[in-house]
Amino acid sequence: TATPVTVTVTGAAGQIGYALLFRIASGQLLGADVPVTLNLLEIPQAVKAAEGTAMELDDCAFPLLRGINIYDDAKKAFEGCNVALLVGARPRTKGMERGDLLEANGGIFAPQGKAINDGAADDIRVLVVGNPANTNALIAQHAAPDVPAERFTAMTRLDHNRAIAQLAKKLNVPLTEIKKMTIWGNHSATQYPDLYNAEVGGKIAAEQVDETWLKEEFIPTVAKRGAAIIEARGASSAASAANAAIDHVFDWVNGTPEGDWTSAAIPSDGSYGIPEGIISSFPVVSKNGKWEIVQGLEINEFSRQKIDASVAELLEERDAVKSLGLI
Ligand code: NAX
Repeated sequence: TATPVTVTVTGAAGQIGYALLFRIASGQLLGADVPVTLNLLEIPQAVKAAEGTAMELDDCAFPLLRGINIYDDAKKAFEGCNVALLVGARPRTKGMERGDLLEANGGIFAPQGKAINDGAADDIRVLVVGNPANTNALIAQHAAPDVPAERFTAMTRLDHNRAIAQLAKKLNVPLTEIKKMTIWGNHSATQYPDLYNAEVGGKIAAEQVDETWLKEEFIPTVAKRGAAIIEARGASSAASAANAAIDHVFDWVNGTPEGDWTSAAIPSDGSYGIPEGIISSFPVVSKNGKWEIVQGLEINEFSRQKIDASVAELLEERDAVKSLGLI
């Protein structure tokens, strides 16, 4: 039988963790024939809750689940890790300035990056879900100089999936008709969901909706969907976030379908004028286990402005963590 893949999940006792772990253990993260070992990382106060989740995982008798380890020490949790899902983060609390938020997260993502650097397997792939996801990924990446930079990614797949769902609803078409959706920039309210390159039934999406809807409804609805979920549910997106994390890693490992692409925040190589090094969302395909930025797309003036605004925010975050000495 195949050697199990070690998947480390941080924030395992949180609400995304609860929605995520059962899907990983059932084979949806990597494939129905890939056995997994789960390493759960939590803060000491939440270890007991993680143990409870582990009891439930046992009780599912998942044939692919070869073991569960629970840690409150990053060094141990990332030892031999192949796939790291960094979900646990320090949320913004009332009155917290951005600098404080970035500093608090630096205290989490820098040591985790170092633990990955020192102990993870050579094929380590990292997906950061915990917010501010793009900049947390940048912090972890800089703490892991021996790991290829491209192995550090952040999640915009939930935004991508939200954009597809909103468009399909508007046009009353099956979701499967929609291809080539792109989220550009930061996983934040400045993100830009691009309908000028997306297709519906093979035709450009922007040409099938009116411009007012695109600019005044579609974009803000996608960008503020997280807040709308909190308003309705009384808690932030959890199952949909877990689902997006599954989609991201599955595609990264197994490849994206021919004739389509997806969105992921990956280190920029300078494509589309997005400064090299920052972790920005791009249109991407996955080939042979690697993300590649889709090249040659037309960026109209409106898109350019939107992308630049989101990238400006990423650059501000980068400069802030630089001045804090985190990168
Ligand atoms: P919860 O507060 O339910 O869970 C977070 C868990 O992380 C807690 O159990 C906490 O004990 C743990 N944790 C905190 N610090 C830790 C550390 N240093 N090491 C290990 N574990 C630690 O939050 P949840 O709803 O699960 O959300 C988790 C993160 O995902 C948040 O930062 C949230 O903002 C972010 N999200 C990102 C999304 C994206 O699309 N990129 C969408 C959903 C979500 O909002």
